[in-house]
Amino acid sequence: ITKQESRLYMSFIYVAFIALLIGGLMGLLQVLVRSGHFTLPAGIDYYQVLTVHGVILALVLTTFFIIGFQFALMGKTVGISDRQRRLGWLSFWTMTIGTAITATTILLGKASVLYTFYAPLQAHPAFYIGLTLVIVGSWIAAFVNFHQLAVWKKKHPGEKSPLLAFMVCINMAMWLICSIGVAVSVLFHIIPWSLGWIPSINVLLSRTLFWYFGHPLVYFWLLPAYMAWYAIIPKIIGGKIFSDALARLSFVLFLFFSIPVGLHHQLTEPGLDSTWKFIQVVLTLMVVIPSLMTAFSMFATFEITGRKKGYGGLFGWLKHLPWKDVRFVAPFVGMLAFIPGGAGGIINASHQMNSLVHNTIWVTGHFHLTVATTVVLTFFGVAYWLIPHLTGRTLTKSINNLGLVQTYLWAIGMTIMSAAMHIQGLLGGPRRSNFSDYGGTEQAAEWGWYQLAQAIGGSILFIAIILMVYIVAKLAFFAPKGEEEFPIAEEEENAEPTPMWLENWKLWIAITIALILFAYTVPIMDVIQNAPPGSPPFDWPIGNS
Ligand code: HAS
Repeated sequence: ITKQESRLYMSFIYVAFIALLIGGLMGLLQVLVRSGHFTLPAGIDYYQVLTVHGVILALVLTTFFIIGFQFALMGKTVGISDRQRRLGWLSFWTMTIGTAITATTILLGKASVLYTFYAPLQAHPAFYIGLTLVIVGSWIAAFVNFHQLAVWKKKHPGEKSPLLAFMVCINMAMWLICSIGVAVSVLFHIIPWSLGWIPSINVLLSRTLFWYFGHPLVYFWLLPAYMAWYAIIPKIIGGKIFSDALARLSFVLFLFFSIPVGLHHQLTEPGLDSTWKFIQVVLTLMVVIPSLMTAFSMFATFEITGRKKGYGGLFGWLKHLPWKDVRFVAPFVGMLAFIPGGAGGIINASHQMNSLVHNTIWVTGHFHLTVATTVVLTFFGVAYWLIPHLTGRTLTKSINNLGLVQTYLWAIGMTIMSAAMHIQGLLGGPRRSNFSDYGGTEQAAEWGWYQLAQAIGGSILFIAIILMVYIVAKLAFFAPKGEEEFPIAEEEENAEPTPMWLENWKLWIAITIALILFAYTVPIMDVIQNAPPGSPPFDWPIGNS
């Protein structure tokens, strides 16, 4: 990787970690407010803080880290030309300018609409324009990645593409297809409404288009973590990839099933036929399968590597894992968190159980295990080697040990916070709400201890964030100069060869589009027909925001 390339990849990563610091501080403020023992100073609004937290962590940190990481993977495996690198910069600046515009509107208090920006909550038009730029910037990155792979394929006719490049392109194909939904909604629906050009908005249509995008969004976060699990972790533990074909198949299944499932976020909404909710719940259970394949594959890699190193017994192979190497431990803790996180997801997706947990803080507990632990700890695990690799420095033993402390602090803070959220959710505690004693009701009094536990867990997490930002600064600017490995594993010698049909892009995209049309055509037609202009509550006039 050249210096010029490193500069591009690192720029994305710097923005991601600045976002972590700002978003983390907002998270701390929220848990303190919700504990009932703290009020925000200077008239700052709770929902403004919550919007900064969600937008900056769920949208900015993730997207910037992912695109920087994926560019690095593509550069390493298939190469990047000068022209592609220049387009990479265009992507970076478009996204950064968009972020700055959106952030300004939130800080001015003109966009306290949370990261899902549900209508009829209305933000300043610049909020949506900024977000649109972030998405357009990410599309530029997607096309550069597709072009990188195409150029490589032309030079290597008949060869199977490098696994990581294949995975990046699947993730970006999914992202491109799903973000068209939110782009259509924002450009033709929300921006004209926020500018006052159209008198009302079809609330249900805007929510349905949001979740058409919003669910694949969570897999857009997850798949880069899976890239690290499948192709990088085996190298770090001294092993090999269990099966290249299995890894590719699981990514293809994510492409199929990530998108036609958005209605599982809308199970309690009227105006959508339950048949289609049921169909999308079934498809949601299909998207669990590639995660189970991933779990199987990780266990296989760990066990085969351990046994090859001579560790016997039923679980003896666990001993060989590098328990003191933070590049392994941080993602491993992420994997552990995904066991309850994924189980919680299956509960959410089950229609009847969803009615118990929907809009409670249980859901917040779910996504702090999945995105804020599984994904984020894996990204930290990547940062420990990627940053020094790109900046020409090394991960020293002392930074590694600090990283281990960081990981344990994160695990402890998140266990306390997320467990308390799950329990409080089952007791009916609402999500996305400022502190209230709800008129002194007995039920709200029951929640007090859990809110306190969240404040304790959240404070530990904030300390862990400060530590992480310190480690990142150290790795980027102060660690000793040297060479850090870019660990990419090879496949097991005796694995089944990868069949070439797995690279049949046209077929995969056609199946994806067919599934989307099947799952969404009737629901969208219903939403439009059931809510002709001027029919509240679905068609909402301006002024009620
Ligand atoms: Fe979710 C809500 C269903 C996965 C994120 N989810 C959310 C929201 C977010 C989110 C942010 O159906 C809130 C959105 C909002 O603001 O309203 N989710 C699922 C399902 C899965 C799932 C079925 N979610 C994720 C992931 C996320 C994420 C991943 C982020 C990265 N989720 C829902 C539903 C809702 C929802 C409903 C709406 C709730 C409502 O009512 O509002 C599945 O993908 C989960 C499958 C995963 C597994 C786990 C496999 C385990 C693995 C680890 C193996 C461990 C190893 C290590 C190898 C089945 C792969 C062990 C080694 C040893 C030695 C022990």
